[in-house]
Amino acid sequence: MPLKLFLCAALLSGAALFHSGPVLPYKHDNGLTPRRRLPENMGPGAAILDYNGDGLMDIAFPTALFRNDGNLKFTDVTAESGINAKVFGIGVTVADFDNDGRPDLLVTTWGTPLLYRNLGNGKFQATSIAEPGLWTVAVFFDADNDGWQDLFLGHFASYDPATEPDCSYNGDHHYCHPMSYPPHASRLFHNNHGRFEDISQASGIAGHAGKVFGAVASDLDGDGLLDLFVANDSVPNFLFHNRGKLRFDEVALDSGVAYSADGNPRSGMGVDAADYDGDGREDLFVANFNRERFSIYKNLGGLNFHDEAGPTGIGQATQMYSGWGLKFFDRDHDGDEDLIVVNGHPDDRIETLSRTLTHKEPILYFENRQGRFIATPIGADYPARGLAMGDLNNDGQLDMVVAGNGETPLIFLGTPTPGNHWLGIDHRGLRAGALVRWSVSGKVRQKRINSGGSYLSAHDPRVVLGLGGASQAEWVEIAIPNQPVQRIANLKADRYHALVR
Ligand SMILES: [Ca+2]
Ligand SMILES: [Ca+2]
Ligand SMILES: [Ca+2]
Ligand SMILES: [Ca+2]
Repeated sequence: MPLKLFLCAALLSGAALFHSGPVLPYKHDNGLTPRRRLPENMGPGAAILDYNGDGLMDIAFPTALFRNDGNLKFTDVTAESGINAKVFGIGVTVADFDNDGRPDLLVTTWGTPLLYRNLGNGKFQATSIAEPGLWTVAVFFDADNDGWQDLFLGHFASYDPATEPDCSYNGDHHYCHPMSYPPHASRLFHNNHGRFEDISQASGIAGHAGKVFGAVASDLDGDGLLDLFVANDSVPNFLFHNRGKLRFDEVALDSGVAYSADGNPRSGMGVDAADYDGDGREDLFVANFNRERFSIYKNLGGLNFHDEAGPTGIGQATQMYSGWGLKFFDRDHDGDEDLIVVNGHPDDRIETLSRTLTHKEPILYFENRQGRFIATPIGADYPARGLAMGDLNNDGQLDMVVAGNGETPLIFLGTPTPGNHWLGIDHRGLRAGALVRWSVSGKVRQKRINSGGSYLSAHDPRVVLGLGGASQAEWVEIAIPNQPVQRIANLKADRYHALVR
């Protein structure tokens, strides 16, 4: 009885944090077969972007695009946009790779990854960017600070359906554990004024075969160069330290982010980077498989990290779940980074093998209370994969698009926190590597902009800053590599400010 009461209270408060939003006329096709092939349970990702520049955030999946027509009404524009609905899509990410001011798309597939150039008339033009494979995450980031966004293209294991191993139990096929497949190298492309040149070998990226699911670009040692943290499934994670001149050293083992505390590789899926404890250094988060606990790596400086899953409460709350999309964001606008993680067991037949695990799992919201995270479930259990956060109705409360494997996506709308104010920044320079500082009632906070993170997904490019009870920020500073710092004074709360240099 006490347990039941506790769960009811938790679900009620979850409902107050987010409301159910509109339902899109779209269902993910995972290509499900009785054989249960490896690529079927991976996708899809989701992206929030304003592809037509009307100030309303649109929603993309690897094989579909929905235009936001205002008032939370969305129209399926897949066919007219040129997005290919026929490919075996896995992930979708966003970047203006040609610097024409229009956000472009990159779709990863079981097949050929597709770069979609945004032509500005509602249409996209597709080109293939690598040979066919099992491509998962793509992260755009400016590795050499030349103003053009380079591209990390992550590959999962080597996979050939003709040699798919048979993982049958009690007469049923199940998805095989990723340990059944050999690792495969990923790619790095240098963006030379809008043309991508393969620098996988010279950069050092190709020398490390993995099974890549999540990746985030962030300046982890504060030297002005973006590093790349990559989560692998069933093999050690990678931390590619940017040494300059487009060369990377893999330092995950020395940095403490390769293995679990007892020295085992985990099943890394979704990731994010953020400064959750406000010490000025970017920390890392990795969602893992059930019974592995998720990792929250506190950045100790000097590229040394320590997993704080125990003291933060993250370990206990995630013990029984398999996590995918995730994002740090300041939900309640009090100035600290809260967290959302979406979950789901990868085996849709797990309930025939386990009495304790379920295919559908809860979405977990974590409230940051001085570095401890308090979990609240959101909505009903769901087989989640991708997560894109953004503001679909421009009210300053971040909304979420959750993409489920073989499912219709879920949309949740953020609700205001009484008494707290926010300030939105819309600025083309808010790319990975930028640093935003803001002063409220004499207290200065800061937030580094990262690229990638979550799982196979991309978030709203705008930044929403929490002001607490204040009705304006005394100033906001935007620092972009190789450019003078821009400071804007007296910005009013509860609205977006379109800033230009
Ligand atoms: Ca739009
Ligand atoms: Ca563009
Ligand atoms: Ca907060
Ligand atoms: Ca909103």
